[in-house]
Amino acid sequence: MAGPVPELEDRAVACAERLCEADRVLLASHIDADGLTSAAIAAQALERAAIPFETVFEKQLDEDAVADIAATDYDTVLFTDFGSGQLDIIGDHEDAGDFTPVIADHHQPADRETEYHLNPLLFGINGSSELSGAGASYVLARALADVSDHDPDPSVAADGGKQTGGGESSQTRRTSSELSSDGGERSDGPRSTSEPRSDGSTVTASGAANARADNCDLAALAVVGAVGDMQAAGGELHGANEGIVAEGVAAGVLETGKDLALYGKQTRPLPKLLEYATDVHIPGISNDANGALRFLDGLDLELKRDGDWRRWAGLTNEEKRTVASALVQRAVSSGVPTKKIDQLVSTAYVLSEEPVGTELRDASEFSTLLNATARYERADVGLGVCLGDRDGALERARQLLREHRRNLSNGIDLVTREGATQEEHVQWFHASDEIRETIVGIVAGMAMGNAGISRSKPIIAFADKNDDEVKVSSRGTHSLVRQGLDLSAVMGEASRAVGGDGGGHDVAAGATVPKGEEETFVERADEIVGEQLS
Ligand SMILES: [Mn+2]
Repeated sequence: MAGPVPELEDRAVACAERLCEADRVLLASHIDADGLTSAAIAAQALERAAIPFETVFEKQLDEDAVADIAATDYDTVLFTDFGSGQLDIIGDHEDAGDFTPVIADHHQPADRETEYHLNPLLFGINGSSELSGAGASYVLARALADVSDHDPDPSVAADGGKQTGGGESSQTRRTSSELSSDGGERSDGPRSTSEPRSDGSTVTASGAANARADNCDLAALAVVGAVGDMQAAGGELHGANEGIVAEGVAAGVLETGKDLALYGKQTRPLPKLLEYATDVHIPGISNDANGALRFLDGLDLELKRDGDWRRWAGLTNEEKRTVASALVQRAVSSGVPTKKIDQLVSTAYVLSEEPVGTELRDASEFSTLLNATARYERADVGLGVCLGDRDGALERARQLLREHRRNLSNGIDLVTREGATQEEHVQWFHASDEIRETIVGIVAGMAMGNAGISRSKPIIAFADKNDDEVKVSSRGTHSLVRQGLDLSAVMGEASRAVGGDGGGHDVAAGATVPKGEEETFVERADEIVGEQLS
């Protein structure tokens, strides 16, 4: 039987068969939206195949993290959304007989092979645009459903039905903070990934009622992962991802269609939806609270209901057309280029089993929610949301997202108030411990263009990482990149010059440098940027 991505089918079956041979599996995954959905897909597939497992998360799968994993008494380790790039380290442990790795990843593999390695790049499929870690995990989950000789509970119907009896594999979940014993801030301790509910059923991603013996219901999470990894950045998912979307639609867990390409269609009040939409800048509306209000007021539209602003998802199709066409007209009349106007419409991925007006219904809002949990090292919360915890985990995730937005806005205020130090070719600021190192790059990018922060020079931001190291983040503009800016090279070279390391993309990159080397770093970066832009 051909899976959702035929090129990967044979390898996926081999990996699935190996997992079925294991008495129990350690599931290790990356901490971001794609990694969390990868883990949730793998967890549910293992659960349904009655393979006991435990889940751990790592921000970075470095030598120490792999050594921690090897030190556990698991003989089989399933890596999702990482593992390929660390095959050199993993391979050494495999050779030493520490564990057998099974890998479902989409990152560039290190120069080494292993038998149970599922990665689109090995089969001519683009790993950055056509299949995510969650997509690779989904391909594995589909194969696992096929090869598992575990008789699914009769209540797990092939055409979708209620899953029960998942309790026989009693897994616990540990986060990396427990493995690395750095304390963390969790107070509720490890909990089972699959807590049997009082009615005996097991909570699953799209609600227990949707669990399917063929695992096709998990396609919804695979799409959230792909969107979280920016694979729909061009307006829609394509390549291998399309096969997954098709299975999700057929399983009744996904709906797709052309819609306004704005973030927040489920949860943002209409004026905020328009005001905050800045990918396509519409003069007088984008970044303009009063302008967005005036624009909406001028339409023949009921804007509030029961005193609350309405949301896009709650509008009728007729009302959506009214807003969309007025928006396009405004864009045209204010001279927005046609190419940009086309970007106002894109393919929306709707999780049809989730309630209207919640983050969970929109793949892009869902992935943002997951990233907020990841950024504050609460993988347990993100995983809980993916696994269907609609009470505690969902509320905590929403709280983390609110805190994240508040941290960003406080950070931007701070940077704008203090300003950046201007060098000849770059500008920079040092946030010390006033902005978290995990968000200082986003803050720097968002502050560009504010008073005192130029858009004609790249910005470099420092924030304390720990007692000895400083995190460096840099952001440029696409216009600077067209003139030759490559921040990946700048961060790499300047950091190595002071005994650190770094890299990334041309328009956004990062590095870690020893504390005290900031000035030397800036001098070196200034020189390199000067050369690039000359
Ligand atoms: Mn990924």
